Amino acid sequence: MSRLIVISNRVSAPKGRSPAGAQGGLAVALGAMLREYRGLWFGWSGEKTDHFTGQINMHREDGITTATIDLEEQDVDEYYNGYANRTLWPLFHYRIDLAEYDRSFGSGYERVNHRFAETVAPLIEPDDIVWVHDYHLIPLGTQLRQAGLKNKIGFFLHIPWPPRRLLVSLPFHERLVRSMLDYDLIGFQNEEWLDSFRDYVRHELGGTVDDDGTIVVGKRKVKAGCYPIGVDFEEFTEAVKSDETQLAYDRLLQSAEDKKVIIGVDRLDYSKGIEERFWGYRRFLEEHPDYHGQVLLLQIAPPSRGEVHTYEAIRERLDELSGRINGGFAEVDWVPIRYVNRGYNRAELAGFYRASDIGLITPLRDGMNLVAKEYVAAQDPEDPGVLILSRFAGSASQLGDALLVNPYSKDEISDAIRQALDMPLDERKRRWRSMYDSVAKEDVVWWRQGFVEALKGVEKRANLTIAS
Ligand code: ADQ
Repeated sequence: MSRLIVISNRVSAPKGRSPAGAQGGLAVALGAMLREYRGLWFGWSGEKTDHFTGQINMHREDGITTATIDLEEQDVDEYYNGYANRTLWPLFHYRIDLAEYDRSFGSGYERVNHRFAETVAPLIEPDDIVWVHDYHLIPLGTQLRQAGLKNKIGFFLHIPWPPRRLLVSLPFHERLVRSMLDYDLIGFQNEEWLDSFRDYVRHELGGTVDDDGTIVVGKRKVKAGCYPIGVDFEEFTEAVKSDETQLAYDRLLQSAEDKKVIIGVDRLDYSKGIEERFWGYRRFLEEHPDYHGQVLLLQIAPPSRGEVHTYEAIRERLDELSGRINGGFAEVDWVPIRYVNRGYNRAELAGFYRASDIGLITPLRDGMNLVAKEYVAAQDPEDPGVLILSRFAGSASQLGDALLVNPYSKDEISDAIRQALDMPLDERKRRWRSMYDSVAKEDVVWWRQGFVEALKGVEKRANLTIAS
């Protein structure tokens, strides 16, 4: 049986199946599969070193081998904080106004991808299959081919793929996209991102798309498909039975007294639409004085990417806006927004989700958004809450029974909150049931098996031709 080699920017070793474990999403998503395939997970340790040596730190725990490398400060600035998070992340979330194009970012990105390839290539055996993750490592396929690998190599993009007319604002966009032709399979979260990718290939690369979804550019053929990521449903179902979840549930219910709880859970990121959500909630409070003292919005948003200026700026704006809304509406015994800047582990989050009457998940653009699926998975079947979801989240195509809103519209958010608060139990149950069935069926196991089976199914390359 082939081994599975997973390569991602960061590696966080999976720590067993403890529902209380606060571990990265990808760790949970891939843990079981890495065990099953005697796999190896390679990536950056998160640590810095004075001089890059390529020294690999191997670690084996709980059936999984991780191999990590340290990067230089300049690498982290240019590749991670720079090209990945100041250029690609905003551009791929349709924010060309925030995207920064700096020559040093591009060269740092190429350099680190090259360092990844040179370091991991000797660890890969001819029959291994290789799965590369996300926008930090788009050109890694080409780098691995240049290092001589003929293995089956797949790439999965966790974030949206932008429309062609936005992508062409990226200097050297063609070079970046051409490098993807060295993969054997490219996976996207939903049809919209896949369509945008095909549109680019047709119009900018002069390629064609076969009926079976194969992309053909000159002599190169690559499969591209849609593989929506799901939640670890089994873990969530177990978590809702745990003491830790129950404690979190009780804590929120008791402190809310008899108020209706609206919950938002996000990394603090401008793409998540938290600012627009606060404005929408403010509109609701303006329009519905009868609900004052009857509702509260719990927004959990731990800061992320603190070294990037736009993240500091959004944090300051949210501090100010939440303060203004609370200042404008609060009473001695009621504060309309509880804004919490720390993270909680999944078991605690499950308790908070279950105790909340509404999940308000309104990203401006999101590859998938797993919080929306976790909210559905954690509900009480006899008294489920209502999900209000942005139509611009990848998950909206699977969760059509949520109240779908335009996250830029204060009015739509306000109306949806009102509709959710007034929704009869029958309708809540009906909407929740159909979403729950899809979250249960199309879970993380379904996602990773779908992708890996498709990758195993592609024809192995006999003769190596490098695309770019
Ligand atoms: P993220 O942008 O990080 O991921 P998301 O899918 O919402 O977004 O969350 C990933 C995980 O982080 C979830 O398991 C969630 O519980 C956890 N999380 C989020 N906010 C949290 C908080 N405030 N406290 C504690 N935990 C929190 C990227 C893409 C997404 C895509 C995922 C997976 O941007 O669109 O769904 O990858 O592919």
